[in-house]
Amino acid sequence: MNAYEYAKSRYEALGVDVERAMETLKKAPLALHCWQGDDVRGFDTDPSKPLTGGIQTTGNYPGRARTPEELMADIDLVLKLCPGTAKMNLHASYAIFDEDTPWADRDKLEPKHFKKWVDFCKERGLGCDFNPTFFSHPKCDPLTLSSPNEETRRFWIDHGKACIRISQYLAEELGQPCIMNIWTGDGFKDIPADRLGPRVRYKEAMDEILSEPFDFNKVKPCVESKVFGIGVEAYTAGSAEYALAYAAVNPGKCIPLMDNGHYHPTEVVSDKIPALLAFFPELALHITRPIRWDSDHVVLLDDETKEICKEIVRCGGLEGRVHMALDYFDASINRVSAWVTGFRNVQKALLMALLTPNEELKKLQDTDQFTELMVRQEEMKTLPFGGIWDEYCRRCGVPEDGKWFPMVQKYEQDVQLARG
Ligand code: RNT
Ligand code: ZN
Repeated sequence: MNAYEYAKSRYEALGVDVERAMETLKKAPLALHCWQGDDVRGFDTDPSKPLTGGIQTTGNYPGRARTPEELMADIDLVLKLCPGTAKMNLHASYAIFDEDTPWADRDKLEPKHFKKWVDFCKERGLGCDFNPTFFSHPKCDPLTLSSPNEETRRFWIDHGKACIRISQYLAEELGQPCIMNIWTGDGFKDIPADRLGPRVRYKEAMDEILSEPFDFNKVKPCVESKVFGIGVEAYTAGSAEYALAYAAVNPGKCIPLMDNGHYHPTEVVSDKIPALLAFFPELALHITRPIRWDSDHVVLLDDETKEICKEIVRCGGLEGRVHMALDYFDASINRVSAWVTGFRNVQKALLMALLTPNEELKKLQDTDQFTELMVRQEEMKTLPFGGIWDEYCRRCGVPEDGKWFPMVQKYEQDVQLARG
């Protein structure tokens, strides 16, 4: 009996269909964020300017992608090293300009500025999600959609509408829905005098953006909340209650998006997933790892990642109800490794969840057999998961653990360090 057969027999003894678990996971799209490759700089503004909007990358590890070509080359390596189904996730700031399609400001962006990304996705059979970029731009005053300045607000509303049109284009070209996430870092460093005004303006701006015609089967606008950002510690217009309420009163138009780096430290998104699924047909996630003030460390195979994936699986999230995306950026380590580590860890956590006899465990809960429930859940933790994971990687045609990192090291030597 090889390692896979042995592992399989252990799970089968618990009534788990191992083959089906792998097949289900293989088909579940997980969005790969383009912004891990270049420290969220994008191609439409001066790369020497700092990030704004309450987010920050730290570290200056060599090898950052500086051009669309470099970023695409790095993503290609990531795709070769990750099992499962990826889709791209782009920010508007990653528009590609050249002689035929010269630079356009964010309120004037058009589908043609993303044609090269569409070609990239088509060649690799990927769908694509999209994000308007309401940060790191001279028109952040520093507020955007919640600004009291009519001209500023108009600019950002027009940007949002342009992004709806681009999202529709991406969905139609690639034949997969495009999750379009609205996040602004609008907020204040210190105690505001008016907490309502910015939120009302934000709401009205969102209403205008979503008045742009789109097909909800193709474009899924989301609103992402945040508790605080760097430099905006006292107040965030797009708070949890704001974002949830907005999505709740706009069914068929807007979906709530939870980023697990955006809550108070003892709150957990794993518990919020079923809470929202009791009311919302769909929700979206940014999967990340918060540490103290930072919401964007590389995703590890830690307890909360596993718990989030359990909830996704057992609440039917993989049947189209939960849209999964990665969101982190670490500039202090090799960026390809950062991407691959996080992507593989979410795949591992999902596979673990799919290898759990969820129906059996639910039955124990519903029949008050809590002692057995605890024992069974604890025993799951030492099952030979690695044997199934290795087999899953082999079936997906990607390297097993232990074999991909040397490939990144070689790429770093040959390609990334040559970038100067
Ligand atoms: C920031 C939000 C947001 C961004 C990306 C780049 O705190 O999480 O989702 O990380 O849009
Ligand atoms: Zn996020």
